[in-house]
Amino acid sequence: MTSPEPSPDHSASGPDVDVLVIGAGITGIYQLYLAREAGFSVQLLEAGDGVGGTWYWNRYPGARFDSESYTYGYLFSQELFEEWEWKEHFAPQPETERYLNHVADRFDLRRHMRFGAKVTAAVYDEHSGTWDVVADDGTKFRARYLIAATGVLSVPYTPDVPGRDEFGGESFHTGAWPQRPVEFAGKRVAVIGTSSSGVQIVPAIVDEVASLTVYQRTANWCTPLNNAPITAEEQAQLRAGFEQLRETLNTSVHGFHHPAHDRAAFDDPEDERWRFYETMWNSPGFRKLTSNYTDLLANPKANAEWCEFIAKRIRRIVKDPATAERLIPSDHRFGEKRPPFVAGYYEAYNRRNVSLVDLRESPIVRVTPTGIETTDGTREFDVIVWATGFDFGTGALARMGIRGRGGLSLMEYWADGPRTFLGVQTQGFPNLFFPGGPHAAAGNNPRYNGDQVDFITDVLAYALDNGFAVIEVTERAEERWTNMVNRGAASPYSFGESSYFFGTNIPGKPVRYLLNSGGRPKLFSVIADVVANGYDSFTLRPTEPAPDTD
Ligand code: N01
Repeated sequence: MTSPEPSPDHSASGPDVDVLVIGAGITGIYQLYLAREAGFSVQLLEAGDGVGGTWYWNRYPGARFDSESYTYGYLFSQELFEEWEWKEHFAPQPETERYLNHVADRFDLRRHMRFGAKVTAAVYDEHSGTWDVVADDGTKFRARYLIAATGVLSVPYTPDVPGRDEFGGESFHTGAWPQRPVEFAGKRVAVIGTSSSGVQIVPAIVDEVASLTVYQRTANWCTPLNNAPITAEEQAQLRAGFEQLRETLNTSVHGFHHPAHDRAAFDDPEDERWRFYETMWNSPGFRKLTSNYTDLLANPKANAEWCEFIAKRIRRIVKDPATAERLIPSDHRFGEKRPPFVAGYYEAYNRRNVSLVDLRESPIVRVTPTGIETTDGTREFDVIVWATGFDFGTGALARMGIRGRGGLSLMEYWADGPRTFLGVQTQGFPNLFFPGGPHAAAGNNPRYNGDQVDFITDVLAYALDNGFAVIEVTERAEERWTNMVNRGAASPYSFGESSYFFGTNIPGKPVRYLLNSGGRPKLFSVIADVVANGYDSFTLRPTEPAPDTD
């Protein structure tokens, strides 16, 4: 099979390709692979100049997994799993980018990919039941199915601080990091934002910079990543345990291989609890959330005690008491925001060249041509790093000029927040799918995004086998899923409203839960029902209805 060439004139032609995937991140690569395996002709368009998605754009110093590498990578090929030896339990960005390039070559996927092609318009043609897609490099494709694997954390957000664009030094957003190396040696550097990205870059550059000033609005509950190299013995165990690992990852609630604890906090006496917190503190990555006491999120007293443990650790690590107090969150519980896992972050504040500015005490007034002014005065900088997050969930989909039936724009349809079925389709936009978009589950991303890709490919195959070409979710199915998401948003197991998972970090964005609050179990159970009921959550047609000529 060769990569299809787009037809120059679409007016009288059929689709150039069965499936057009947008985005060469972990989800898009898998979707491309699977759709091709299912016998569809496939093309992929990618805005960047290489594969990787998140792991292409977020190449800032210190960027690395906080999911175990071998649980994040693909599981569709045992050979791939066995031949790629991750070097560390939590791989750094360059290794992940190399891995994704390896996958693209290993499975001969690159010839279906076009890079430097950022989609600017995607319009549904109601006569043919196909999508006309245009990219900013002039590429045009007509596709039967459009699958936007454009990611949830792919549109960087830089706050509109007065004077931002007049800064005379260099400024970078962590989520749009340049390909070229950025010189930090001897520079006066500001980092704005202290969530997962900000806390990773701080320890990574602290040795080089002349000075580092961290601007914090909200302190986060950071705990150690506890990374380590993967030993030869562990590599052998991983290979030998592949089937078991795949089974665990494909069925677990959060997509990790972490064992769940079997006790609630106050089942244990105080001394045992504190010993257990010590074990949690020393455990790798997300285990502090997934293997902690069963009532950590639901019982405020249990959560408060774990937070007290972390606060004590912060006070023990950070030598300056005033700085330590500023680094301890006071406005949210553990797990209310997505917790960062990191090495050496708190320790960095013991360096003479590192200081913390608490923006609650002294907010930013403006960026000047030479620095940053707060209500407390001005500091001069050579480099400003904006670690200020993303327009989560809907950001990319809203910016691609997507228009469905009757010319309805997706942005308009979602003006009050996304409406989806299973986080993969929305009504009025037939043959459009968005795995890994809004209303997907929370946890280890590739696992539940992969569930969605598997399901979408099954739906396409079912349609093909049964002579259908147009697939559109029913109003009722969309309504039920969207209501389920919104109802569950207030549960203690959902993130809090102050997190970006509600869109509250973006001025003017509707406040709606952007994850699947039913989690992966809900996704599995609804998919099982859909399959058992002959895909009746979708309207399936051989063609679009003939246009009304009255
Ligand atoms: O972004 P964020 P992120 N003035 O939105 C602050 C994944 N990830 O890039 O909390 C001053 O979490 C904002 O402050 P506040 C992971 O899923 C994974 O760090 O809104 N500050 C906050 O501190 C993660 O959850 C890894 O008060 C402003 C920060 O900027 C997701 O990406 C590594 C501000 C934004 O935090 C996003 O993380 C990195 C303003 N006007 C990222 N506006 C791994 O480890 C915002 N902020 C795998």
